Amino acid sequence: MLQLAVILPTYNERKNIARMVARIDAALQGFVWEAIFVDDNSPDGTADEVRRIACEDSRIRVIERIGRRGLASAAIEGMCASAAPIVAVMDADGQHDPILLPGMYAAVTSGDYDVAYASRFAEGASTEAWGRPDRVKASGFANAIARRVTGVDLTDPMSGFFMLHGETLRADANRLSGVGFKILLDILATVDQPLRVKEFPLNFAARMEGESKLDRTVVFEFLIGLYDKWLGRIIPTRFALFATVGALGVVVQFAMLWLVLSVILHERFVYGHWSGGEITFDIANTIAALAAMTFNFVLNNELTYADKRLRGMVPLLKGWAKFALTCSIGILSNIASADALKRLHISDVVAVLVGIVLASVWNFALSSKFVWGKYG
Ligand SMILES: Nc1nc2c(ncn2[C@@H]2O[C@H](COP(=O)(O)OP(=O)(O)O)[C@@H](O)[C@H]2O)c(=O)[nH]1
Ligand SMILES: [Mg+2]
Repeated sequence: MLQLAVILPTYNERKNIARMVARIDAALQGFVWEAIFVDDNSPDGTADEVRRIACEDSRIRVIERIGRRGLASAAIEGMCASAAPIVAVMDADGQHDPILLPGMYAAVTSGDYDVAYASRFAEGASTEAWGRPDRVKASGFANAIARRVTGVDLTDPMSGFFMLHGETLRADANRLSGVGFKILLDILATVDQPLRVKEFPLNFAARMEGESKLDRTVVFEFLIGLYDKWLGRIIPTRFALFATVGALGVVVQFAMLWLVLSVILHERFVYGHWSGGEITFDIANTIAALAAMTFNFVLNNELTYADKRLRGMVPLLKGWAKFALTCSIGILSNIASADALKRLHISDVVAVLVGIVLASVWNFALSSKFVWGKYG
């Protein structure tokens, strides 16, 4: 009878697949298991590589997602795609040692624990082989914050290597945020009954081949941790990030407006031409708005949608254009709604605020669909 499913989210891991399968096979001798690679249509052909191996070994499966990105959602979908009573999630790059799987399995099937996970920071664990002291530090910091704000008291709540009963996961799958990559933390913070967790020290290795996709997103881990605790229940985390970026954009717009106006005014002073106050202001404000929008686009791409980040000149330019289009409609709706409210004799401040809220929701809803994900 099928005992265990190992879920491996992948993005550009073609060269690591065969070795990963061999290592899992070696670690799980005597078990009835399957491994599901959840690949987000990696350009390097990871999914084809999995299919090649799967033709010879029916324990290996692939879920290829088109137009989707994201580690957490990949892990959730993989876990929900198996009939195995116990499911595990691990990285496919060799940083997580499959040798821990049998011990984790024994823990979750013993009845004493609901979840087993591998910690980079537990007693007896090590991160030396990783060769990235900067990231060890950043992760430690993000972990400390996450522990504080979520009350989940583990040495490494950001770990991506864990195992639990499929049932536990499925019972709450529709309430998980699926954003970013703190999936274990998400599960622990979401389920109603407290889960009994067994920690396994992990010798966190350097990745075998290829490069990290999450390197620059430690800041994101940190922000997510804060938001989830304080606002996560009321406002979706991704919207909270989007709104924060938007608020920073307002600051950028004012700063740019001031800068451009002072340059134009300076020019006028030097060359003595004057094109009329209104026009000067409109030009300056347009430049400022474009700058703020570009700033928002870049920041949203790096933070809010770090897990679906657009890369490369063409995708970035396309994304920027779509973002610009979305925002300009947002601005129109902002002005129109504020105007309508003012006519109803509602105070200016309230009218403007309602306009801003409406435009933010609009921008968020549209850009998350059309800029950072084909199908949402
Ligand atoms: N399906 C899917 N997998 C991803 C995505 N981003 C990262 N991964 C996989 O998640 C695992 C961890 O990512 P990695 O880049 O090694 O992050 P790091 O270990 O924190 O540097 C690897 O197996 C990646 O291939 C994604 O957007 N979608
Ligand atoms: Mg890795």
